[in-house]
Amino acid sequence: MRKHFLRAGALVVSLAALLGWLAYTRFDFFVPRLASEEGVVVDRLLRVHFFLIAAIFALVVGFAVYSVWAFRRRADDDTPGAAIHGHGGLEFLWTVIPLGIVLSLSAMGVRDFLFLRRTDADLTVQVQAQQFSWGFVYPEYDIRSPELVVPTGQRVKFELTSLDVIHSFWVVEFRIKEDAVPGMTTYAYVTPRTEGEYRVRCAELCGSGHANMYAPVRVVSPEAFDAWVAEQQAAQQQAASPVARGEQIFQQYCAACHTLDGSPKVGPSLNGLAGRTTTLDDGTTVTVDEAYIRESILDPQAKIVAGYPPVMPATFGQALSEDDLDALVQFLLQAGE
Ligand code: HEC
Ligand SMILES: [Cu+2]
Repeated sequence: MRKHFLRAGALVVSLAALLGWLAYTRFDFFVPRLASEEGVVVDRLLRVHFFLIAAIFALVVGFAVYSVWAFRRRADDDTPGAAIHGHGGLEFLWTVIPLGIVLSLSAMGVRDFLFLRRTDADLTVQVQAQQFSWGFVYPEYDIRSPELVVPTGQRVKFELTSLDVIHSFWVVEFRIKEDAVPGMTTYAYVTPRTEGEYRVRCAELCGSGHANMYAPVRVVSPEAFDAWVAEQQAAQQQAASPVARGEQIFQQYCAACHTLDGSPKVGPSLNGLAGRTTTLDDGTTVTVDEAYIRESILDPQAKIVAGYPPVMPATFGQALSEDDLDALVQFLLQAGE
């Protein structure tokens, strides 16, 4: 008996040591790059879980493999084997040890959760999700951008909203994921610490373009961030002409589904729109004019272009102000003539 325990124990310990060593030295292989302070906490918790799981895996598999081999049926032995009924000590241990583990994990989880959800912040970014793109507004600087740019060392508060369905804001390198839910504002906090280029992904299946719902993320030095802000503010001032503003709005709200180079995406290309003849799904044709463009934006289901799914969101009437809508229509009227 003792002999068996020693041998199985040796197997368990070596297996656990091997997995633990892998987890310790090759942890970066198992997780994506880390780019935020909050992620340090998340990864620490993940590491603890990884070690525990390695140990439990080794315990179960080690004893199982050893028993299959050591207690295999012998050719000259037809006896059913010893019958063992319960073991108070063992049962006590396998109740108390897992209970201890689970309680400690929840304590660590609560501690880290409270740390991650602290509400102090140096910078606010409003994240607007919609099918199938992300828009970023910096209310403190009056900037709107299709790209998320954040400085290192500042705690950023993200205020998430959605124009249509539930989306989920996820930057793996930040180790933070939060749903954007229509009709309410949700929050996430991140302190970027590693400069680089990353990606916002949508982590909630939200429709036909979900897999393409990306936005670029750039983590830059505080100096580079200030320079970017100044640049954006200057560009926004120059873009006072309706057509230039219309193009910005197009990039933010429409470019996920429409191109301006003649190639179809989710919807038809919108260059050379004015004056062209569009065939609708009921076989009739329309000549595109300003009224048709407005209707297409405000009430996309009124006329469906033949050969395309009727998936254009009907939310632009709420998302865009009158001025924005006018600028957008001006831009589309002259796009790619
Ligand atoms: C989720 C994808 C999606 C988004 C975002 C989207 N559209 Fe569309 N759009 C479509 C699809 C699909 C069609 C074709 C089917 C239809 O007519 O509804 C279309 C059709 C159109 C048409 C008619 C085109 C033609 O050839 O007659 C116009 C104009 C248009 N969209 C403008 C816009 C503008 C402007 C925006 C941004 C404010 C926008 N769309 C955002 C998917 C989208
Ligand atoms: Cu989405």
